[in-house]
Amino acid sequence: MNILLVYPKFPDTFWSFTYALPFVRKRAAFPPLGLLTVAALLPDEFSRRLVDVNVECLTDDDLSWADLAFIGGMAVQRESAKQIIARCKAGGLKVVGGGPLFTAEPDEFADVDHLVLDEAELTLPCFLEDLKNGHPKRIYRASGFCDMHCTPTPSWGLISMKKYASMNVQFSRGCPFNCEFCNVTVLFGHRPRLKTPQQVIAELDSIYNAGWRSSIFFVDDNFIGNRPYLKEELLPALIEWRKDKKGCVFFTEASINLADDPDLLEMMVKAGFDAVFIGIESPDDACLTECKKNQNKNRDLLQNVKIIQRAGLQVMGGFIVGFDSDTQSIFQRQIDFIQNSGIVTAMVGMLQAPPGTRLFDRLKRENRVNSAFSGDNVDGTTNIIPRMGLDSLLAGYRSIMKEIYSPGNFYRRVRNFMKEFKTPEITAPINFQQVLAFFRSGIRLGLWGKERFHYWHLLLWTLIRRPRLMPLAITLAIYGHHYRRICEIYIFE
Ligand code: B12
Ligand code: SF4
Repeated sequence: MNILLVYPKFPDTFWSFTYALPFVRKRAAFPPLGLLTVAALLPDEFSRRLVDVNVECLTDDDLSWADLAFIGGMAVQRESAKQIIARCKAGGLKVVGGGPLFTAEPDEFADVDHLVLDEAELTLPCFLEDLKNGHPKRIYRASGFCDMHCTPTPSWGLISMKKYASMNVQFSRGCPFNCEFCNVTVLFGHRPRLKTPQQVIAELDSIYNAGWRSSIFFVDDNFIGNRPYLKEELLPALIEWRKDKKGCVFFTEASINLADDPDLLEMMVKAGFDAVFIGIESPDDACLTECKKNQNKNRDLLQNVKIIQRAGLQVMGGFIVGFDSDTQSIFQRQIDFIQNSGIVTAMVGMLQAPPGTRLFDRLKRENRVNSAFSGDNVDGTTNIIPRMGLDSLLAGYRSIMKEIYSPGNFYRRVRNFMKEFKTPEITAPINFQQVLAFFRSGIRLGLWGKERFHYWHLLLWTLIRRPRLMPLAITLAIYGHHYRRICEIYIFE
């Protein structure tokens, strides 16, 4: 049987890096790890082909080759997924849908033949068994969570790595916390499930042996969800692995309590991590209480960020406005926090209630969910009726984005960050595309861009104060260009 795995297109979003990727001649930021894992779960007698519409076209030849199309993705890819489904159906091809998009909104996809939902490790074998017997059902669901020891190494051979800016590895699923707006615990559980160090090393080896030397994203919900295991098992294995390797700098997602553990920070840096995304959400304790983000409460969040930066990890941060406890002063407080923290990549969103979260259930009861979840929390929309009124929230939200991504403030923040940041010992080797990216950014940002003065000022400042951080300074300048374009298109009036 020929299985065609299709990954729908991401719209231009904060995380798509659409306006940054051309500088390094890449087509997409990240590969479709879910589909690559599903491909690896298929029995050997199946032939597989993977088309990631973000990096290549889905051709008629692909469709006529296939006996069955497998489509997977996130809510933000909904429109493209619907178009692909329609194309498959028009060609008489049966469609199987799985992954977060279909799992969260199965009722939206009446024309999908088989919905194989939740974790494929649990539901795919049942579907394949029924398929073999000639009676596949319409919907497959799992009641629990899979044992990650059964998750195979993704089928990396199905993609062309050079089209992507980063590769992905997953060590754990689930999170010990329970923030009201987040559905991670519902989807993946409260107790983090972990792969063994041997599994993770095998995945890293498969990526490294394919010639990859650039960054690798550990796509965990919360990488430090089980700190003892991390410190005793995984990080020592990663430190050992890296001894005879070049490049492959890691980044991940974690909770703020990372700042409380200097040993953990040191080990992560030694293992090759240089950046971490953290949900900061709000500098206001009342908001943190409201959304049950207890791990962020009663602490000096600003100092915590600096501790992590000084250890050698860049902090990327998530921020939310529109909590019931928010007053008009929150907008300026968020701006001040973001500027002072030196969090260059600040993902600020208006509070949204994804289906399946406790927030969704609460606001539904209060008749305050008024539209569908867009799937992108940085698109200047929300599906809830905020207590402060939508117009006030939108105006305040736009003012934050305008301030923090204005060239002056953005570049000031980059310098704030670089003043604190400990120069990493492990870096990716500079390749030819990065050298070209420097020249391209010199022309695009340094000659044509509104930010040209700030751009050259940053480069000069870096040359004098932190010369070893020059590649990072250029990368951040390019990211700034992307974030500003996204704001101009979707958020600014
Ligand atoms: C990495 C990641 C990203 C990366 C995406 C990289 C990429 N191209 O994959 C980036 C940073 C870009 C990203 C962005 C966002 N993300 Co994100 N992200 C994740 C994360 C942490 C890991 C995804 C992953 O690779 N998992 C590992 C693979 C193996 O798991 P998987 O994809 O789920 O696949 C499994 C099953 O779903 C299933 N499966 C998957 N596909 C298919 C297909 C078929 C046919 C079948 C049968 C089964 C199947 O089998 C797989 C094995 O079990 C998940 C959380 C998570 N733990 O999964 C959130 C998650 C996918 N993101 C989410 C969201 C909401 C977002 C954002 C809006 C911002 C945010 N708050 O995080 C943006 C939206 C995108 C944008 N604005 O551009 C939600 C999706 C909710 C939804 N209904 O779509 C998740 C689930 C997190 C959450 N709980 O809120 N994200
Ligand atoms: S810490 Fe992050 S992953 Fe964990 S529940 Fe809160 S928002 Fe979700």
